[in-house]
Amino acid sequence: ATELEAVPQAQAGDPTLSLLSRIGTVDPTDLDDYRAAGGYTALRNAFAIGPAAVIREVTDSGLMGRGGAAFPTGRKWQATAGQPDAPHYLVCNADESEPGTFKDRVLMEGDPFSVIEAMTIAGYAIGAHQGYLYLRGEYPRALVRLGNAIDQARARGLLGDNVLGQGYAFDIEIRRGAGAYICGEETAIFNSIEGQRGEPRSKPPFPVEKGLFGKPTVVNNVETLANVLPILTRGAEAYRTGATKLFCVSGALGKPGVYEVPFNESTTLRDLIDLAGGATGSLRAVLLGGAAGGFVRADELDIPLTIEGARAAGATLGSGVVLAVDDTVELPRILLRIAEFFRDESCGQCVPCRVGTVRQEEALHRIADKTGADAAADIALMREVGQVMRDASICGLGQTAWNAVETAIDRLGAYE
Ligand code: L3W
Ligand code: SF4
Repeated sequence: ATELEAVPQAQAGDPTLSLLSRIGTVDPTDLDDYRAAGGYTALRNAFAIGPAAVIREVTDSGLMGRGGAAFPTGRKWQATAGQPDAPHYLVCNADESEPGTFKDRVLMEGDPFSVIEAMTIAGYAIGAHQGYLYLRGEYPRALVRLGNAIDQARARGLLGDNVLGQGYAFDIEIRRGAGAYICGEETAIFNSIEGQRGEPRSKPPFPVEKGLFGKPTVVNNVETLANVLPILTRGAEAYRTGATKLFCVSGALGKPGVYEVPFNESTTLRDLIDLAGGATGSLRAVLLGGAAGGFVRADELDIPLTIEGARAAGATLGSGVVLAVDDTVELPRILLRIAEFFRDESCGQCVPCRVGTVRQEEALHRIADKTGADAAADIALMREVGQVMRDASICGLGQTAWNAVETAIDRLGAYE
């Protein structure tokens, strides 16, 4: 078994709406196998109804971005499709780098043709003829599998000048990141693809208006795009009631892995923890949403795994991170690791984040090493610095760099 196949994955609900149904059952290197399993039905359906109806289906489906910010996908597509400026571009954000996130990797390695098919549908809907797949540099197997999928699709007329003989031209180029977390920020991706330093741009203008090479661009996460296939094969209505969400479950649990669960109020955090084999020790907390997310306490596991449920608990679903922390782990060490991560990955372009992430790490070190005069004063300093980062940073990295530490202090009493 490959390393990937050894990662436990669980699906739930209707297999025709599932994102993981082909993984482990369909050969990820063989286009014929993919087509025999229903692959490219969604693209045919898209051509049958035309770009405007594809956007309508995606809008009616209620699909929201799966990279963390949950922006309505249909609105993004509509906004780009309607721009008179040309050309339009599609970018698949496959720079999966949020600590604890590995769902897109499973999709790309285990079902690469679906990513290529979904990108083709998105490109068709928004009037793009070129797509870029911006891939995390540390995903060598995904690179091979996606490269192979693109080559096979091109050889069989599923990419190129005349996709499926429908007179629509679309091709995909893979661009690899080089280890910078910030290059997953959508406008930093543009700079990276354009050959410039990978720094975020100020928004607005939003990418739908001025994106890659200054042209109207849709940026969608891998999982977001994967959802387009069931929307087009089953229709918006069936999708609305049966949509799923992938969670990256790790930490002190019996069976860490990628889990697919119904994306509605019926699934709680406790259900997911149980599905993943339950806690191996005495569960203390769960980091929900990744380093940019927040901690929830072990007595709060009954929250529904929805955007609203996570928000009500003072966290976020983010990109689907569920990291279990038991009482064998020293919380201050986790917080230091998170702070170090943000300090290291800050691009340094704006002062609140460049300086704030350093000050935050310094304060956490002083508290952990007991070298400061007063832990309460350091916590007060971090609150002030954290608020400035949240209010005045250019991009999500600085805006969220204090979230996890704040929730650990306020909800877990990390330093009491
Ligand atoms: C048109 C408007 N488009 C917003 C678009 C915008 C973007 C999307 C979300 O991500 C998340 C955070 C963490 N007209 C628009 C518009 N848009 N208003 O909607 O935008 P925004 O600014 O809310 O968020 P964002 O900066 O794109 C922040 C998560 O990202 N994060 C890390 C994620 C990591 C992964 C991973 O490793 N796989 O996903 C760090 O902060 O959860 O919620 O497309 O253009 N009026
Ligand atoms: Fe760079 Fe941080 Fe500013 Fe984002 S918030 S642009 S990562 S310095």
